[in-house]
Amino acid sequence: PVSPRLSKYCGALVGAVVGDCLGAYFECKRHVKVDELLNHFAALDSVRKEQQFTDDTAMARSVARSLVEKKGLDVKDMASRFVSEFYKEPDRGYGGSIAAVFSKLEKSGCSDPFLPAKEQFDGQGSFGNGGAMRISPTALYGYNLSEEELNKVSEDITRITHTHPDALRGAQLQCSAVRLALRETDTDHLNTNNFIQKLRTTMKQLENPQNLDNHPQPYCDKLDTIEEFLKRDSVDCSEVVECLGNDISALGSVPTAIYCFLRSLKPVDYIPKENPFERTILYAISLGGDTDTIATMAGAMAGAYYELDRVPQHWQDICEGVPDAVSYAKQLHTLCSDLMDS
Ligand code: R7I
Ligand code: MG
Ligand code: MG
Ligand code: MG
Repeated sequence: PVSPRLSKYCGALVGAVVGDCLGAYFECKRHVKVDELLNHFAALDSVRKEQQFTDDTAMARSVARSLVEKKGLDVKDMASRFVSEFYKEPDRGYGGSIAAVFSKLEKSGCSDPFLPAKEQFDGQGSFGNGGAMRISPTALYGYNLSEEELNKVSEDITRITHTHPDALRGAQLQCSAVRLALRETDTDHLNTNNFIQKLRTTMKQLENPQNLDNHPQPYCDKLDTIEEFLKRDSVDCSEVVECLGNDISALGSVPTAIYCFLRSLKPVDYIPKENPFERTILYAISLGGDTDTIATMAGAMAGAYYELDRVPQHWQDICEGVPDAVSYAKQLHTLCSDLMDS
């Protein structure tokens, strides 16, 4: 095992928070005009008002807190934190159907923490991105776990609210991508083919473990699309949205977030930003749709890769919950070191 870097841990959680807070303004605008986006961000420079986080961060905070306080995954504890956060602040912009899960968990005292989620959508479970949007702290906790162990933890955290395979695989993909970004030490050069290949190996194992012909493997297919897009000089936003998605489904947003991170390693002509972390957030928002969630997921990867220093200080000052994110990152870093020593 190798020692993770604290600045990368802080970057991941702070990156996720600022993506959520700054993406929230544009959530559900189907098209984001570039002028409007650039003007909005220019005006933010003189804004002092706090930019509030949404459900994405509210739930990620519970994931981080529970992992820290229980020194690992305690599903009932995490479920009851989700529930009490929801009832304390129900107006954080939660998904349209998830209140039913929280209500059943509350009434049953979380006696079977996986049951209410299984009953969603006539028993098929939600395919929303609510599992993936909150999973990033798990990558910090699981920095040195085996791939199988990490995938199991991600799956169990997601199953508290989402049981559809797309939601489970999406959270596992997001968690794996954040962990890969944390493990990258050269912030001047990332081998994107290598990055995608590692994710493909992980997802292949999850989607098609027996390597059957014609077996559906929707996330592997999306990774192929990402790889193809990255080879091209430019890809229109409309094509990115059409092929990768920008909606509240896990399959229609997690691969998009990965593409946003990888695409923004290089300049984007219509986003005049030198700082690649900033570019990642603006590029993610420019795609429209579920902007808080795509920006929070891409922000976690970019923050993990570029480290905390690249997250603009002003963004850190105006986004709600940044000091807490730093504190959780430090605690997860300590926990991870303690687990290594034991
Ligand atoms: O997945 P979830 O937590 O929502 C997260 C999104 C993020 O964008 C947040 O920022 C917040 O805005 O919400 O919440 P769910 O209610 O489980 O899923 C979200 C929506 O996806 C549902 O309200 C449905 O519209 C849709 N959906 C489905 N529709 C049909 N069949 C999810 N699963 C299904 C399904 O199986
Ligand atoms: Mg949200
Ligand atoms: Mg959202
Ligand atoms: Mg510094």
